[in-house]
Amino acid sequence: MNALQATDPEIHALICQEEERQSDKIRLIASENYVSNSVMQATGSVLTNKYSEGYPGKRYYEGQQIIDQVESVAIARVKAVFAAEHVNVQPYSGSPANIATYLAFLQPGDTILGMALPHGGHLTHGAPVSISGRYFRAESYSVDPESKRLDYDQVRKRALECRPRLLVAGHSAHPRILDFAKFRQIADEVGAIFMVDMAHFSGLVAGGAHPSPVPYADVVTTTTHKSLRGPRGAMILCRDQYAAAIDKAVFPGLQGGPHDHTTAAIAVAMKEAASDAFKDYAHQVVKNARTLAKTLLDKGFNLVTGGTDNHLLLVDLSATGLSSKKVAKALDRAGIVLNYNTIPFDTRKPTDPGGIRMGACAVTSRGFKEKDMVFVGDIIAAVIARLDDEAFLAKTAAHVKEYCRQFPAPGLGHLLA
Ligand code: DSN
Repeated sequence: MNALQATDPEIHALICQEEERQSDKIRLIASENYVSNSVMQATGSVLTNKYSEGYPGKRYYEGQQIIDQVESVAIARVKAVFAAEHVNVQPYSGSPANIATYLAFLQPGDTILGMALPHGGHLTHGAPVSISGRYFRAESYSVDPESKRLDYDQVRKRALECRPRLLVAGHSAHPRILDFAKFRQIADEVGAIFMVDMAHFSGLVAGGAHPSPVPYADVVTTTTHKSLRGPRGAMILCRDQYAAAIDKAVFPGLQGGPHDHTTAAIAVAMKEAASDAFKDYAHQVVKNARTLAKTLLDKGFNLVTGGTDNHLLLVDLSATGLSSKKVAKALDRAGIVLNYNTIPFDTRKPTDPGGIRMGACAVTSRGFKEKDMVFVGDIIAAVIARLDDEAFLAKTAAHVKEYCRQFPAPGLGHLLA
C-alpha cells in the first residue's frame, strides 16, 4: 500500500478513478494533454517544500543553493527551445502570466486591443468579466463574418480607431495560424507593445509545426501544460529591454514565491520539447487534427474556417439546431471528452453556445495516428446522430475503452508505482 492510500484512502481512490477516466476515454479538450512520468515526478517532488521569493542569485530567503540551479536550468532550456532573449518561468498559470504582462506595461485605464472572446480570444485578452476588461479599457477585434479568419485590414482599422497601448494576438479557440508579421506592423504603426499569448500552440512552435511569434513580439506568454506537455504553469518570454519590467511585475508585482516543483517540471518538459521525438509529436498533432477535420467535413459537419492549421477544430452546430451542451454531454457518456464552445457571431448563450471544440494534443501523446482520428470522427458523427440513445452511448463508451487499451497514456500509474 502506498503512503497516500494508507493516510487518505478517500483522495487516493478519487485520483485512481481520475487515472482510469483519463485512460479509458478519448480526451479531445484542446487545452489538455498527458505529461510524461518524468514531468509528473518533478511535479510531485520535495521542491514543493521550498520558498524562494526573488530570482536566481537574488532571493529573499536562504537555502537556495539547489533551487537557483533548477530555475536557471529551466530558463536556459526555454531560451534555447524558443530562441528567446529573456524568460520568466514563475507565473502560476496563463491568466497570471497575462495579467503580469499588463502590469508591466500598463496603467489602469490604458487601452488594450485583443481578439473578442466569442471569436476565439481568451478571457484575459479583455473580456468584460475578467480583470483585463475591468481595470483596462478593453477593445476587441473580430474575425471576418464570411471566412471566420482574421482580416488584418480590420485589425489595423480597430487599432487606428482605439490606439491601444498594448496589442494582443493569440487565441484559445481559433483553428488558423496568425500572421505575426502583420500584427507587428500594426503595433508599430500605432506605437503599441505587441504581446502574443501562444498558450494553445506553444508546443507546435517548439516542435517546428507552427511559426514562432518570438521574432515579432515584444512579449510572448504561454502556459506550459497544453500542447507543450509540461506541468500546470506558465512563462513569459520577452526582449531583453523588457526583462526588468516583466520580472518586477511577476514578483513582487503580482505573485509571491514561485512554485519550485513546477519550475523543475518545466525544465524537464523543455528537455523533452528539444528532442526529435517532440518534433515528430508536434507535426503528428497537426496531421491528426487535420484528419479529424476532414473526417467530420466528409460527414457533412460545418467547421469554423472550413478546417484547421493547428491542433484544434471548432465544429459549428448552429445549422443543426442541436444544443452543443447536450452534444458535449452525450459524447462524454460515449467516452469522447470535449467542450461546448462559442463560435464567431454566436446567437446562442455562452452556457449552451453554437459549437463544440476539440483538439488533438492529448490523443497524439498516447500514440493516435491518422487512422485513429478517422475512428474518432466516425464515433463523434454516430453519437451526434443518436444523442438520446443511452444504450448506444454506453455501448460506444465500452468500445472506446477497448480501443484505448492499445494506447497506454504517458504519466498514468505514477501515483501507484
Ligand atoms: N481554459 C483554457 C482553454 O481551455 O482553452 C484556456 O485558458
